[in-house]
Amino acid sequence: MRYDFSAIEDKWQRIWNEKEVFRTEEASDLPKFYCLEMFPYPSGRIHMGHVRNYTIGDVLARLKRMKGFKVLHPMGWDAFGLPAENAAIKHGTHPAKWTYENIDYMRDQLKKLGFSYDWSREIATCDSSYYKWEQLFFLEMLEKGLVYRKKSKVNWCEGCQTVLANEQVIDGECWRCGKEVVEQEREGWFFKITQYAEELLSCIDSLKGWPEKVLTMQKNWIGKSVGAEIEFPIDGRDESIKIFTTRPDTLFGVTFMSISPEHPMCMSLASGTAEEAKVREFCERWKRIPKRELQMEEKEKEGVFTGAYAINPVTQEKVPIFVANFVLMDYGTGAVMAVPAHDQRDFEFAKKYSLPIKVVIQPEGTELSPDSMEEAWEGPGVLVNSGKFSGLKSRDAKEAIVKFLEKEGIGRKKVSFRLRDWGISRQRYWGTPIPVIHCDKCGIVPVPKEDLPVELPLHADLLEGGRSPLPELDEFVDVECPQCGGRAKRETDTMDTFVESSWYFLRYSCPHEDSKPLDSQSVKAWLPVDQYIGGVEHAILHLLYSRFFTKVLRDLGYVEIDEPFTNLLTQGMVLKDGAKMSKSKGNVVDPDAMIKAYGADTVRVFILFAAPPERDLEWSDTGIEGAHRFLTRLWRLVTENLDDLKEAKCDHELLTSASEQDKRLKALRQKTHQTILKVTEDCEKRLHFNTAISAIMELVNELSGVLAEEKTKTERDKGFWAVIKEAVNAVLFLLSPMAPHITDELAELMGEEVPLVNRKWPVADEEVAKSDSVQIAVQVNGKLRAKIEIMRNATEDEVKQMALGDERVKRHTEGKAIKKVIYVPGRLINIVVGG
Ligand code: ANZ
Ligand code: ZN
Repeated sequence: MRYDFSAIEDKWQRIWNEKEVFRTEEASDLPKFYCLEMFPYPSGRIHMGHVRNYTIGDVLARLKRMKGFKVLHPMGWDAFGLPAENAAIKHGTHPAKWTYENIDYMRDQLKKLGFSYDWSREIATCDSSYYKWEQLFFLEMLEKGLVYRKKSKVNWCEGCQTVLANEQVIDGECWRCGKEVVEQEREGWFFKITQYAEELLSCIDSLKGWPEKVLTMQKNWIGKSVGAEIEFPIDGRDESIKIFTTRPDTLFGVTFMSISPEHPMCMSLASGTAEEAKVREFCERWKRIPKRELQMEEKEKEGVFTGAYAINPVTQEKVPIFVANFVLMDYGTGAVMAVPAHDQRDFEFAKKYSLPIKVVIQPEGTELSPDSMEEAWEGPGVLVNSGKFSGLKSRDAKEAIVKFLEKEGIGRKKVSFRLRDWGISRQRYWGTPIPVIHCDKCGIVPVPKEDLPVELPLHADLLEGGRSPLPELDEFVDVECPQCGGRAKRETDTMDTFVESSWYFLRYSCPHEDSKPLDSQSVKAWLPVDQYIGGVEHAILHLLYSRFFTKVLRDLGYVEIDEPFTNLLTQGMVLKDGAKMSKSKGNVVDPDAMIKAYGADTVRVFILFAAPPERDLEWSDTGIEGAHRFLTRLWRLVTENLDDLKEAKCDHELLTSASEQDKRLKALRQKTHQTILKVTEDCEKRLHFNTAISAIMELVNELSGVLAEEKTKTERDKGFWAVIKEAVNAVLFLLSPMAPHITDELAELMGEEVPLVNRKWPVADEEVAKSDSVQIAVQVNGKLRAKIEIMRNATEDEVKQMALGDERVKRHTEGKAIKKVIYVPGRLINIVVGG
């Protein structure tokens, strides 16, 4: 019988589909397992990164079903976004058409891979049945003050007439049309994610099943700093400048101040001084530099004196105020008290402009002096030159000084976050319309909830250059004000597509609910996601936004959970020739072609076998051939012995007596049960499918070895075939999550009940798995000298003889008197010698 993988795969995909094998079991009271992979953008075709992501999830979903869980394993489409618009313009089609065609094509591709999705729960975020609820959330957030509108600086491309994300600005130019990108003030909508900053941070400690590096990235992104706000009066004026510092302990070491070129006081400070023109010139020039460049640490520090002075509120010293290019307006207060002795940026600035340096923190062990310092001392120490605070440790001084400032009313404890509110406005067509109306009389008026959805008009013609057609579409824009009935205009911005992906995992629990966004029973039954799997490129934005949305929806009463994803696996990239597979590099391996040439099972096994999931995986032609050879070998092994296998019974007595009579059979049984233990552990606990597969391969090797031995028909008795069948069954069951088609086919041929995904995962007999021999350590006078294999049931005397007879041990005992031998059964033996 030939391994006709394409016929086999077609057949099983059809059967699973007809029998609705993967339909989510809602009602049963089995424990639940929600397995989710990040849904794809319907770009046109599945790529190997998808295949890897979804194969990992599929193995886990299938395994959990076999382990007795009811499993939710859904799939859908992150279907709004810019590429659809660009492709539509390029090919003269409509984004909706392009998107839905891609979805149809890619769904087929996924089906060809045999993934165990419950397709009845499929979601496409560009369906109004989905985004309608997003619009409702927007309105409810608006009511709660979690959405607001403000002017902010954006990257504006004249060519494309839209705001660009930072990632779309390349060297100051538009990634698409190449025109210069300018900073522009624009009104837009924001989600108040900062209101949840503290909780988003503190809950990180509860995310025990997330990779450490993702947690660190999120922590840094949220960027909490505990410090103080301090007012510095301006010399000769009735005004003061407020600064934020994390080092109030260095207050006595301030020798100048730096404010951002965007600080509203720049010009008023300079006005009337000799520096006015220079300051104006500096601030103007600064405005033209793209922001991203400024945030780079290595950027040369630069500034100008404003002509004005501030007064240190504790020393009454007069210090010059500078405008400096490294002070950001949107962090803290946009103004900094500069302490060059203890802050590296201030140090460099002071050196460049010959400003004084004053040491106020002495580290233990060395004596800092301003003249000999080559860099700032940013570490802890004891306060010096700090009035009544001198002598305190810096840590204690922080508190003492803040207390003092609070008492004097010139400063207070303050927490700052780096996290900014989430700007969700896009001047794009292919997105969720923001459901508000602008009325000259009433201002911003929410669309009444009963009028939702605000449907995206599908008949709009796309405009050259990607400009949104919505503002010019009168039947969309011109509306009656819901409040006063007068003429009003509909909002034409659409939402960032990250909004859709921030709650799709909740909707999967009740995708057909059409009276409300979420059914609380379903959400309760399935959430949180037990295992989420996706690319590490989403470590910050998508995963942070999803956490934020979960908390918002909790506070709106839709869900009861605090966090959406209990366990997170970030899978590595798929590389070819050492580089990430990408169209631009021309190193793409097309999954379709691979499935055609080798079958889906081979592709799945290769991808799982080539690397542990969190590591990068190097595509290799020999690797995929190896995986194919393995499956072909398994195919032959079973089909060539089919009659005997079918007939054999894995009767307990038979198995035991057969392995008692034949050493080789005993070893095979042991291997079988060891493999069950190992594969279960590797797959379920560690998700290390590569080592699981190699254990299965070893078992197949062992099996082939036993079958290759020449034996007479009578030697191959019932007992023999029982042991063989036990091993073959283990292979099929253990391999079925990874290679579901071939294993169902072979199991069916053997007369097993199929599909295997509906069968119980094998349980190892630990007694059988136990090895007869153990390794123990041999010490001489407490020092490890050798490790020896002994039979588990060896007597103390036998062990002693073996240990003393070992060459490596003899070297240390020869010619010496053996005083004592201490034996810890199964662990170690210590030989005490003297003389
Ligand atoms: C005085 C000082 C002395 C500082 C010292 C540091 C060391 P993190 O930890 O990132 O929160 N800073 C405050 N606002 C700033 C802004 N808008 N742009 C640039 N820098 C700003 O950093 C807080 C520290 O960064 C603050 O503490 C302030 O410098 C500076 F020995 O104040 B420090
Ligand atoms: Zn009105």
